Amino acid sequence: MSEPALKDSAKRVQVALEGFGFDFRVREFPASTRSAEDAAAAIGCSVAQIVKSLIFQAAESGGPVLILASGANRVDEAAVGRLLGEPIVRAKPDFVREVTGFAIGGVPPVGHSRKPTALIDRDLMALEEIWAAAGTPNAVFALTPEALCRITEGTVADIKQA
Ligand code: 5CA
Repeated sequence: MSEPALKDSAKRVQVALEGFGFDFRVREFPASTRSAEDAAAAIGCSVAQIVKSLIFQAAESGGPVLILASGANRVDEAAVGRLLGEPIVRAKPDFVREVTGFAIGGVPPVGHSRKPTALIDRDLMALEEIWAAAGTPNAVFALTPEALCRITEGTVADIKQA
């Protein structure tokens, strides 16, 4: 039996992934994958394997900053500010939608309306398989840390709170 068609937002992520030449497949779950904890429970993986795609805003230049953090970690915003050379502030929901084209809870690492500066939590690099949001609060896809680096053009950094 064929699977039901993806919602439009999830389809956009699938198309973006294919544009990079990957055959990662977006999966929609009946249960919520809105938070890292929800996603881990629905998938049956560890919270650490969930990639949180978090949007911040550079306080001076105003540009979008995408932080790809392990679901097990909290972002050290001051450390990120030092890395980027200017402070960052957590984005408001309207800014998230404007720069990514997606609503909080489903923000994927790729396929954004505006290309953000991207930083990748070093802890993700030690894992074999990780899962990221795919446009909706029920859609995710599995990938490798190396693929995450390639599709986001992100810099691997120490961004977690001690
Ligand atoms: N689909 C899941 C697992 S991949 C997901 O998107 N998780 S997430 O962690 O990447 O996205 C939820 C995040 O959105 C929260 O951790 C939080 O940082 C952010 N968020 C939630 N509410 C708000 C809000 N009101 N304003 C700004 N950011 C928010």
